[in-house]
Parts: sequence; structure tokens; C-alpha cells
Amino acid sequence: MTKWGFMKKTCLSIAIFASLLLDMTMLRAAGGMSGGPASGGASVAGVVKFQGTAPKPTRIDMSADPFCARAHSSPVTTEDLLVGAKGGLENVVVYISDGLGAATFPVPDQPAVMEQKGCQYKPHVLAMRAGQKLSVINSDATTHNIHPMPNNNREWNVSQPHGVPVEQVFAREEIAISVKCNVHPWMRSYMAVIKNPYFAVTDSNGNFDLRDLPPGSYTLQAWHEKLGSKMQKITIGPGEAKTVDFVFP
Ligand SMILES: [Cu+2]
Repeated sequence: MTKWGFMKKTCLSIAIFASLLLDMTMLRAAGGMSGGPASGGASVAGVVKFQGTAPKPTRIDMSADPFCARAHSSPVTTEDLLVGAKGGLENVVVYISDGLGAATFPVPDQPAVMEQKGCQYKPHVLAMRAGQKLSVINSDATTHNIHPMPNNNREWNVSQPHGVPVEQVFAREEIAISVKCNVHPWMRSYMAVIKNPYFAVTDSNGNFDLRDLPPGSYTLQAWHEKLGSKMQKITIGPGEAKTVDFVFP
């Protein structure tokens, strides 16, 4: 590397580091995620489990688009029912569906992000706030078509070449909106739009964690794209850390 090249690289590293520091400071000043829930409240955490023998994911054939097929060195399988080693159910939307009354909550400034990569949606299930900006990214060198099919929101359907941003907003609560790509029939995802900040999507072990809840009595819902919904009534006191588990199907 030339001396000049080294200096440019060093300056760039310093700039990135400085902007990271600034981001962290701003996040701390805003008390975490801006527009998020107030701190110091109660929490509800738990595991969503799948009982029984889970069917194996099936292989996805992407040969219709050579770009998609070439993007994977190992077989790609379906994501509509993912069960972890200990029975944890992934991609379940857990949220407060009732009990918050007429309370309103500020919407985060940051967009919710859905990426199309390797001709799959990342994440497979995205949860966001009603009124929050949704940013759809096409990281593939092929054209996708993003087509949410809502029942309670405005439907839209746009073609998205590589690198062209798509930004939209869902105004109303809806759990969850099915999303497809009209170009690649195997592409399917879900967008859960929630009017309060108390929601989570379970991880690969079925875990969820809702933080900073005000004390009260709530209906806690768990929604899965294939297995439907389950609900539980919960009451939490100030600062209480409650554990709630769900079992599907
Ligand atoms: Cu596509």
C-alpha cells in the first residue's frame, strides 16, 4: 500500500470509529431506542414451544432464477415452521393485544428494515410499529417485486431492481401481513404491525422478552404464520419480572 493509501485508510477508520462513538452517545442520551418504551418498568419473558414432532423443512428450488440458485452454496429450506433443538418455536410474534387502554406511544424514528438477500426475506417475520417507516432493501443483483397483501392496510405492489430503495408505512395494526414476490414464487414473509411498543419475534430457541412495561393487566398474544394464535391474560406489578410460556400447536 502506498503511504497516501495508508493515510486515507487510517482517516476512514478514525471517521467510522468517531461516528460510532457519536451514535452510541446519542442512543444513551435518548434512553435507548428513541420512541421506545419508558425505562424502569416490568418485564414479561418466556419461551414459545412446539409440542410433538416438527415436520422437517422442505427444500426450495430456486432454479427458475439462475441468480438466486447461484447465491447459495448449500440447499435452502422453507422457514414457515422452524423448531429449535429444545422445541423452541422461531418467528412467533408475541405482543400485548389488550390492556393498554387509550395510551399512545411515540413511534421510533428508525425504520424497520426488510432485506431481500439470496432471494429470501431477512427477516422472515418482521415486527414493527403502526406508522413506523418501513425500508425495503434489495441486496440481490436481480429484480424483486415486493407485494404485501394486507386486510387492514393499504395494499401496494412494487418492482424493486437492485439498489433502489423502497419506503412505505403501514398505518394500522395488523398481525400479520403476508408478503410475496411476484417474480419468485417461493419468497414469502410476514410483517406484523403493532400499535404499541410491547412486542417481540421469538429467536431460534423460541425466546421472547418484552421490557419496560407499565404495571397492569394485559392480554398477551402469540401469533405464528402456520399455527395461528394463542393468548394468555397476565397481571404484572411495578418492576415485576414475569415468566410466561406458550405451547403450540
Ligand atoms: Cu423476488
